[in-house]
Amino acid sequence: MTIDNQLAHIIAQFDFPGALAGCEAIKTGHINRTYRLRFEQPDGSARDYVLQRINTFAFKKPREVMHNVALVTNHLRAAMERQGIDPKNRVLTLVPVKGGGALYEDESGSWRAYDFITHARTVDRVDSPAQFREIGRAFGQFQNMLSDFPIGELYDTIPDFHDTVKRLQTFERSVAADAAGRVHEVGAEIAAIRARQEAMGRIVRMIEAGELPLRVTHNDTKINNVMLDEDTGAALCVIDLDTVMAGSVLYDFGDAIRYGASTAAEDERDLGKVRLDTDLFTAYADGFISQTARGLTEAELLNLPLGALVMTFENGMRFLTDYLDGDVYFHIENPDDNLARARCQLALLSDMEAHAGEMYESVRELVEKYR
Ligand code: GN1
Ligand code: MG
Repeated sequence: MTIDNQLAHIIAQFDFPGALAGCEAIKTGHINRTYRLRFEQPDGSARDYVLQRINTFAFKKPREVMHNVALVTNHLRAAMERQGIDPKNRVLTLVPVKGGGALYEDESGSWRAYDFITHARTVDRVDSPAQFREIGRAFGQFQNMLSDFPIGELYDTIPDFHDTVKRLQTFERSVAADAAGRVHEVGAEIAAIRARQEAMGRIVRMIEAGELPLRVTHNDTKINNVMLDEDTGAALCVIDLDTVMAGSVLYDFGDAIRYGASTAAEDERDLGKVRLDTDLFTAYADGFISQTARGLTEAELLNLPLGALVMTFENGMRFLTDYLDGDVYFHIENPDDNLARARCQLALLSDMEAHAGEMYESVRELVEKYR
């Protein structure tokens, strides 16, 4: 275990019990910096925690993030208790800062800590339709438990996060600025985005027209944001609550499909491998709709596949925007990571478009089954 002085100083600000016995970086996630800490207890047992530095380039107001996280986790805990579910290990639990509150800020950044969810793991790729269905159920239950949350109490931690229309404008500004001198490399990708701009603004327009309601949504529903029981594979806990705010349920459904129902990793370079796995699509839709069929409107349910198309488009456009900006937002390991991610999302989108009819059909059947 090597810990620099700065990290040691930050750890000392939180009310962790016991003596620090381990620290390792957790590398999944494109935004925040994350560590797993281990503390030895007087009785010889160990307790683990997660320490995170909030990325304040993405989240400009970390206090507002923590306000949301505290309210939402309290709400989830209370909902579980009412349902007779023990919330331990099933909802994120913040570790207090010694001076009070749950956020520590100094010149090194904005930090918070959680109890580690034990006996659990995350997956970056789906193992089986059954596993993906289980994750769909978990996000469906998450939606249900927050359905009575007073939406006005939440800040927009990233304003216009899934406003595809505004993101298109940002993208066009990045093309015009060409800050990294890369526009000449990506003519085909820019054209692919422009060709779809009308169609991909549809969720935003439906919200504006009152055809889709705003709800409390997670907004970042990659499969690795659900912790699964190490032995049984049952979903234990939804994590990464920084973008929980007002949104459309189409975003949550769609982002999960974009990431989890792809036959390839998010940054697969061999585009021949990138397709929508329609069995995985149906498995997730079954899990999600089984939990939400009665709570959502018919317009929401029947338009869920639109979420998959739009979120795939949006992420492709965001990755390409960041590539054009010179990789300022998403963490990268290789200089072309954002380009590879963008190309992969656009390839996946094409295949989704080819299978859109099937997606809508299977959602219609599932809505009938569970309504
Ligand atoms: C980011 O932090 P992480 O890896 O869970 C991003 C999501 C993107 C995702 C793409 C706050 O999520 O919106 O869909 O990368 N989160 C933020 O992998 O921008
Ligand atoms: Mg995440």
